[in-house]
Amino acid sequence: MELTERFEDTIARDQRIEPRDWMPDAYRATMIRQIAQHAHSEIIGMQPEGNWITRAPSLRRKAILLAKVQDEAGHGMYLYSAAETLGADRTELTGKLISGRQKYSSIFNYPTLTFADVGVIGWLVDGAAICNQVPLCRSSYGPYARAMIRICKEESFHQRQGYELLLTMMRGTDAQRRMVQDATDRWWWPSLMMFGPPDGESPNTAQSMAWKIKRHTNDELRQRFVDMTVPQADALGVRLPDPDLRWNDRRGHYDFGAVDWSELKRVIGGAGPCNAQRVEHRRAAHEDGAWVREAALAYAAKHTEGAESAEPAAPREVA
Ligand code: FAQ
Repeated sequence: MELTERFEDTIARDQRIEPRDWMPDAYRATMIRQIAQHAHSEIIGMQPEGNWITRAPSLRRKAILLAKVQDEAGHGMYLYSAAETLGADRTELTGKLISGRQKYSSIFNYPTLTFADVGVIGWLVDGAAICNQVPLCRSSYGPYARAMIRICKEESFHQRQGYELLLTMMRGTDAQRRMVQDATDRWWWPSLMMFGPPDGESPNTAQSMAWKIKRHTNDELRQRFVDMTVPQADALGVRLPDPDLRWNDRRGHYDFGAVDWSELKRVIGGAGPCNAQRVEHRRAAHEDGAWVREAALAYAAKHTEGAESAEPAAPREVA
């Protein structure tokens, strides 16, 4: 069988493409692009919530938040490893992130103004991430699909902890309920934007669906998220900030209002409320970590001294 035929046959049979298999250059480039953007999102995604670790209202909430942010670092690490199986270099990927040549999710360019934002990020942002990522557990690239299984398990836990925090606040004072409503009002529309541009304006969807990298279109997943979230908002007692949101019996789905796509374009283009701050923070962390990378290199060199292969191990990126 020809290489291309074998690749297409593997995809058609719903089998996985593995690192040593032949794959078209464009498939490899698409996978590196998506996995790197996903990894960068997890790493940059530590910042909005990390902002509240020192100000968490109790030891219990601080421990939960620390664990969650640490999980996000772990997700970034699995994903960078998955990108490395395609021949990408982790240091180069970080370089592309901090120089603005690679993207990360628009959602992390919004500020976290109160502690209710921590709960709403768990509920809506992790909720949207799960909707998007559960189908990616069946993505055609093996290392990505397998990383996604563990990531999704952890994200579901994050979503539940966020929802539990909000339930607690809703049972509290009027001021706490107002904080939850205000955070919901600010995060609802950006959460819908996480799924990407509408299908008609999504240049990558058709090919990624054909290669079974993506299993659903952006609009299908956005609709699934709305349908899943409306009953959760009702149970919580918050109002979603969309006057056009209503059940459509004929479609069997919730109708919802028009998303402001110009805002998504602006935020992806670098002009969101926190873009500059997020990238600058990541750049500074990378520079501050240089001594750790140097120490790891020196340690590896020392341990290979005298060994048959004097090649020092490649340095590992430190988040
Ligand atoms: N933000 O043709 P499409 C998390 C870009 S979850 C920024 O539709 P595609 C967990 C897109 O990359 C968040 N850029 O692209 C967490 C493309 O750019 P390019 C991360 C966006 O790839 C929770 C261009 O626009 N999740 O981190 C966005 O087929 C809580 C055209 O778009 C993933 O990355 C956006 N919202 O579909 C952490 C999931 N939307 O390179 C902390 C994996 C689109 O062509 C706290 N990724 N773009 O110039 C995916 O499923 C897909 O890549 C999509 C985009 C659906 C994001």
